Amino acid sequence: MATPLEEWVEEQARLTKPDEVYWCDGSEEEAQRLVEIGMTQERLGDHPVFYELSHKNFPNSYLHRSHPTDVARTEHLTFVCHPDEVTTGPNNNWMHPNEAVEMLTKLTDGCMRGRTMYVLPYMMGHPDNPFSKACVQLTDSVYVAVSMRIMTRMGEAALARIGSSDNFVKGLHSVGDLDPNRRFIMHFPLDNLVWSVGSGYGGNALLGKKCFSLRIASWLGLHEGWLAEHMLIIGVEDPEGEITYMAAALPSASGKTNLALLQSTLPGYRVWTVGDDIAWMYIGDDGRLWAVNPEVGFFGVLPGTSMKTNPNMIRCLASGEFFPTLFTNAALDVDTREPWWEGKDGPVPEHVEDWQGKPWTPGSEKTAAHPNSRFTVSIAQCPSTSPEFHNPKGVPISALLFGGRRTRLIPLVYEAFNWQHGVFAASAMGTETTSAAMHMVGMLRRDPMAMLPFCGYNMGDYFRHWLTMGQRIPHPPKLFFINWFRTDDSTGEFLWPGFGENIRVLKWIADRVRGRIGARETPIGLMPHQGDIELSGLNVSQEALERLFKVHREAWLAEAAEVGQFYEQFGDRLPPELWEEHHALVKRLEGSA
Ligand code: OXD
Ligand code: MN
Repeated sequence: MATPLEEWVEEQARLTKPDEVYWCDGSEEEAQRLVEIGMTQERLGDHPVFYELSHKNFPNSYLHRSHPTDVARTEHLTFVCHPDEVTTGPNNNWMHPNEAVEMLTKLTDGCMRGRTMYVLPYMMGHPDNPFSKACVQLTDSVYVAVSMRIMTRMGEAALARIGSSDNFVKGLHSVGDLDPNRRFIMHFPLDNLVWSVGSGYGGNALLGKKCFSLRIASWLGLHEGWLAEHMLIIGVEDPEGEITYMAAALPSASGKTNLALLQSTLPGYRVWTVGDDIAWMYIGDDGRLWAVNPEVGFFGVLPGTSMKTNPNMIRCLASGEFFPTLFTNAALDVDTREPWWEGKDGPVPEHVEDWQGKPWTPGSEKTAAHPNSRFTVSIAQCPSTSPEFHNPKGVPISALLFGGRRTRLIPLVYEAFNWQHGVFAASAMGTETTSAAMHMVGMLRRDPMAMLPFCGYNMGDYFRHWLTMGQRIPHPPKLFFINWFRTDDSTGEFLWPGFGENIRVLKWIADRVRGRIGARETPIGLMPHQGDIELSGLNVSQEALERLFKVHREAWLAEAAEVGQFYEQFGDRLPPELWEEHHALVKRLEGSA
């Protein structure tokens, strides 16, 4: 008798009509075969799916050039399909599930003709963690199949977990004809299903990542009492060998992977990487909040990655221990056949092809690598990966950090008075947009907990869930706010050097949670006493430091007014506690004249 999994695969094959159905086992030998197929047989328009790169400095690396219109997540084509629109919330696009299924069925009918359907069984999370989920994605893209092997635990463990049950997360993916007018990334939280057509881009097509591990998982977390968050996870080791684990929410393009792999400039300190993008957090038997990274790879932004900004990632990309490493939409140094990108160490090569394979020179109008070009690489080969990454339980979290790109207002670091105040401040988080293509440059986008594009249900209910979790965690972490991006009003230059120097801020946070130092009270939260941020060997003037911590009363009142407007859209789904915190902040600011 066929198992529910076999039946489901058959049903999807009847709909999509592939020439062949191939079950992946996740082995290295198989990945080599798939890459070979991508270089020789499978094509994307007029070019192969993979190009071999030189293995001299980047062993086992391959270049993928995407369709030119398929280079980023497409939030306007991303939907949550729950029968109730209000449950979905103003933060999501909504379509009724019946309507969505009807539309997608038409779009998917026969879409894999002439192609192979790859069946990818994979785990999100360590197989021995009870919160882990067994998933199966079907795809007609060899690029997606190979990428999923890097990003997830693919193969036997997932099949063993599923067995003859119907308890697995389903993902149906087809690149379709890559037409943006027929591109939809649809989530069905009641069916544990993601259905994605028309895109091969990571965030739209690697369905274990944003689609499942954040949008669907956040919904599961709401009902099962845990948190699925857009957070990196690190351990900060001090000279005594004590490790303080932290998780940090940062919106896309605000230095998250750099912070996750930070190389300390302070002697005796070291940062261990547990994850760079997603944290699943649950209450442990000891009453603390524990975090696991459900992924096993990095899918990070390439431009700007260098020995200065992220030396551990450069070493990771050069390792070649795990097969393969992918570079998507990087430029190509034609003479050496190495990937190239803006911000890479060393001189600009003499002969460059841009991300679309066209000749490029430094005088060209556009960048050589696409601004959202990416690497896909195994976490196993990263020199800063924590030994605890392999611990099924994950790591106990002492501090939750929230940050964004704010050239003004937000200080270098401050601590919330308590959990409720921290949830309020995290719900009010914003970040300045950097890409003219999607938003106006320098515009502030509110992005609560960096989850705006990823929360799979009404954010008002999400804030309530956060407040409830705070009451349920017997030993909750402390909440902190960080901002590396504050600038000098007159010169526009950054006031803080950032990158490896951010360890100095992490040290203050670790010292706070370990009760080693005090803090001073301000209207917005608790801030370091003068001298408590370790500045030895750093060229930051006293004046710059003062400006990094300055609380401008009028500007904060204006911010509070904007947050109030942002809150309005959630109506009575917004927990009254957050309005209380909002009023309390305004009162403290008004009283601080
Ligand atoms: C990502 C994102 O790719 O947040 O991680 O967009
Ligand atoms: Mn992300």
